[in-house]
Parts: sequence; structure tokens; C-alpha cells
Amino acid sequence: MSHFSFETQHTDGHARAGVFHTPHGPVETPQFMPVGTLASVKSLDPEDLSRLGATMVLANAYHLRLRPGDELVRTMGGLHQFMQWSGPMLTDSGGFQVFSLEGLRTIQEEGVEFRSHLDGSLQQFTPESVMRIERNLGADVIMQFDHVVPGQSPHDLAKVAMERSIRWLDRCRIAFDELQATDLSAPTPVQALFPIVQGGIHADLRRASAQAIRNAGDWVGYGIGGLSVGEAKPDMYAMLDVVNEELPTDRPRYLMGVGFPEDLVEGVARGVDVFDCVAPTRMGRTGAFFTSTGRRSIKNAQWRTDPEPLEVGCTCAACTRFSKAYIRHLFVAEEILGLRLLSLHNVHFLVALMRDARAAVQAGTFEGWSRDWLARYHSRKT
Ligand code: PRF
Ligand code: ZN
Repeated sequence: MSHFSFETQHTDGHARAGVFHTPHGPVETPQFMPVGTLASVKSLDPEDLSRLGATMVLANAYHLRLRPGDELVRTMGGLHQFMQWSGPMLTDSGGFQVFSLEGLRTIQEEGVEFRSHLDGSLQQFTPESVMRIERNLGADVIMQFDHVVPGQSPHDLAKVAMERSIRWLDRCRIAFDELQATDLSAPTPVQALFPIVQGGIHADLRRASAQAIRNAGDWVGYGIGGLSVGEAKPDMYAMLDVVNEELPTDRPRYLMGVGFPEDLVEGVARGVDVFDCVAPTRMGRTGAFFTSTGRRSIKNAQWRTDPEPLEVGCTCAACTRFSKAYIRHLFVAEEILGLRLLSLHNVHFLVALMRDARAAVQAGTFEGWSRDWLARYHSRKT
């Protein structure tokens, strides 16, 4: 029996509503995954996540390798057991994090050498070592080790990184197949390896990347990387149009690290099924919150005596109980409950947004729904 499958139940334009089945349960798509970089979605308990409707969470191989170590996580029964999340999980490979370590790293064909941001110790990531780390962590979906370059990178640099990512994909797959065949006591014995389409903002490179990946095998799903890394939004959307044409329609597509509300809606319109981003929790900690008419700051004095919730009608655990005046007070007084409540609301906002998008695709009304949603969201900014 296959442990992974994807059914598309409805399509509406390029938007799709489907179900992605994993060893730890189904994921209805489109879906937003909250980010638990260090095996914790900052300030949220797994029970909070289930309650607000999240079905899949992400953790990061780079961070967990350095602390507490992937072998320790495996000894503790794997990520699911360790962090008490029993649903589907995905780990990112560290490709993105390692390449963000400007000045601290050297890239060679073999892999990347870098100094730990924690203690300065010398570390090496290769496609093979990353597959071992992700095996030990035990997520359902594991991402290939890829070479990520800034969004504005010129054609020659984007080409080098894209082609290296394809060669590393080959090495990842060999190592992954070997582990899956021999390392049977791993926390999640059957995992799925996702390749990552790269190519910067260059249509020919994006096409070449997607085609090389397709020629390299029949994948359970596909990652789309190297976007939302400094390029202009129209460039990102244009690349999604290109990739949408090149990827098989019967497999889930995961757009990595993209998570502003408008990008989620634009992504779904271009055939993306799964998203993740630190934005809802990171912004929540700085006092920003999403509403259907744009982003706001809770620190604003205008909320000082406002009895309304963050968003009227929101069913999250913050909005059903607390006023903006109270949450603003918590921020001003630096009470930790404040950042937790905004994180709850923001994650709920994105999960609920994808639930609404899914319902619109199922009803065949996605085009009108997304147009109205975007017009409203952009109608007022603070
Ligand atoms: N590659 C990997 N992880 C990522 C990205 C990528 O390109 C991005 C880019 N938005 C976020 N996270 N491995
Ligand atoms: Zn809310």
C-alpha cells in the first residue's frame, strides 16, 4: 500500500482543492503550515494548533541538528513524539538557512561548510548528511538539500545554484532510498522526499529546473523554492505561472517560506497547494496582526479603549474572548500573553484563509472570491 497519495477533488481555474494523505494523516489543501523551527511553534501548544485547525507543521533540520541534535530527537522517539504533535509534519533541509549565513559559510560541490550560529563550531551539510538528519527527525515529508540564492540574482548565478540543486537532488535521492531500505527502525519508516524547483526569477531556468526534476523521477510532491527572497512580487507571481505549467497536476506543490495573506491567495490562484511562513508568529511577537482589511499594529494608541476583538467575527481563541484594549495593554506592559494571543490569531487567520479558499474552489467561485478578498485586504493599510 502506498503511504502517500494526493487526490484533487475540485479545480477552479488553476486553483485546486485536494487531500494529501501522509503516514500521520490527511491534509486538506490548500493548506497553511505553521512553522515550528525548533520543534515548537513559538508560544503555541500543539493543542492550540489542532484547535485552530492546523493539520501539518514544519520544523527545521538546520536548527534541530545544532540543538538539541537530530540523534537526540531520534532517541526520544522522533519529532512527533518529542514535540507531541501527532499529525503530518515536514522538515526543511537547511538549504535556505545555511545560505543565509553570509560570510560564515563556504559552498563546494560536496556540500556547505559553515560555523554554527550558536557556538561557532565548524559544521558540514551535504546532501547525504541532510538525508540522515531528516531521517532521524522523522517528519512525513522531507525536503532535498538545495542551493538558494537571493531573489535578485542574475541569470548566471541563478543557473549555477539551480543546476547544483539538481545534482544534489540526485545525491539526496540515492541516500534517501538507501536509508528507507535499510534504516527500518527510524521514527517514521516511510517518508517522502520532495525536490525543490529553483531558478531565481528567470523563466527559462525555472522551466529547466522543473523539467530536470520530472525527468529524475516520479515524486510524491514538489517544492518551489527561491521565492520571496527579495525579488519583486510580480516576479514571484510570474515564476509561479511558469512552474504551474511545468509541474504534474496530480501531485501537491509546496511553495516554501511564503506566507503573507495576499501571497497565499495569489499562490492558490497559480496552482499552489501548501504554504509555510514564520510571518504569523514572528509578526505576532512584534505586535502586528492580520485583519481582512490589511495588517495593523496592536501598539497603536487608537486601540487604547477599543472593546472590539482583533477582527470582528474571527473565531480564534483570542478574538472570542479578548478586546484590542486588553491585548494592547499586554503589549505595552510586556506581558507574554500578548504575543501568544497575537500569534494565535495570526496563525488562525492564515489557516482559516486557506479553508475559505478551499471552500471557494469546491463551490467553483474561487475567481470572484479571490478578487473580492484581495480588493478588501488592499483597501486600507496602516
Ligand atoms: N529552499 C529551502 N527552504 C526554503 C526556501 C528554499 O528556497 C525558501 C525560499 N522562500 C524558504 N525556505 N530548502
Ligand atoms: Zn482572531
